[in-house]
Amino acid sequence: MKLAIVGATGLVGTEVLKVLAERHFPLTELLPVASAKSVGQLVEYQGKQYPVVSMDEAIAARPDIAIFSAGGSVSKEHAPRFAAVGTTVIDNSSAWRMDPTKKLVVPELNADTLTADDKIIANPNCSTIQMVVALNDLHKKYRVRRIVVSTYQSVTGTGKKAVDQLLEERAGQPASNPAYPHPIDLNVLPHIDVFEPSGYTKEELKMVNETRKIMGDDSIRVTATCVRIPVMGGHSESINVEFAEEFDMAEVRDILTNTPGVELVDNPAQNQYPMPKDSHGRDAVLVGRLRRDETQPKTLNMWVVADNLRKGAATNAVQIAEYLVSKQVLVHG
Ligand code: 2RA
Repeated sequence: MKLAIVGATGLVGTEVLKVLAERHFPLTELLPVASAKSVGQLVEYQGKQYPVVSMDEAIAARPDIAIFSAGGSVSKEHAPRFAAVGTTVIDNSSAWRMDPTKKLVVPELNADTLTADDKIIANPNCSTIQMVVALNDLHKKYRVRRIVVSTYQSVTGTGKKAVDQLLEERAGQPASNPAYPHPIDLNVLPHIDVFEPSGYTKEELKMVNETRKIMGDDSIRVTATCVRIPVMGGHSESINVEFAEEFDMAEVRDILTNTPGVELVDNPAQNQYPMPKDSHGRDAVLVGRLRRDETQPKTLNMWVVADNLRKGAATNAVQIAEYLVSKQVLVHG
């Protein structure tokens, strides 16, 4: 299996390499791709050094799969070039997510929709992935009608520049190259991605639109407030979800206990609830603080935490690649 990783030197690309190695992905050849200035830089994978190659070199090599984590503009320009030589692209950017001809995939929910015709597959936004993993089996049972979600997102979601800003501020220094318009240490920013005329940010609208597409129900009403917090790894979400059908709390717990990809961490009497620090390096979506919303019928509150670089990006993409390989969906054109 010849695999290209576009954006191999970034936070997500580096995590993709880690996950591929951990999961013993059947690699025969690795093509790390990064910006022109990084060509020739060595990337380590399973004890071997691989030189970063240019985009054109990687395309010419006709890899079976290319996992992109290099931003929307790079993906818009180059994903079709890989697809044209028969490569299947799995893209972590927002470039293709809402394209009606492209599938938006969380393997636990909808990998089975993939066919050999899908040459560009979109990986959802990290904050969307953890929410739909937590909700999908409950949706199948009780049918989700409305979601009110507030997120508390780690600086690793922005990238290395934001991590550096937090560390510098934490060390008492002014940020030398700030990622955010305000200090992030000892602060929170209700501002992730750009503001739209509606007053919502693109991050908030991603959660609205992607959730409906993945869960296959445009009638689901979603409203989101996405907030950046000074945490190094792990997104947290407060979710208030209204169902069409009445639910039983014991049955909700049972469904979540048996939901693929979910780990129920919910024992407040023992101070046990999901926390970002407990998500680091793991692929589980941690769900806890379950309680009925007594202010309106058929409504549940929950708290959901996941490692945004893993299940929120790298692992989800690798799981899609694993599905393509295991189900022989890959047809190299
Ligand atoms: C963020 N979800 O957290 C976005 C992109 N990773 O910044």
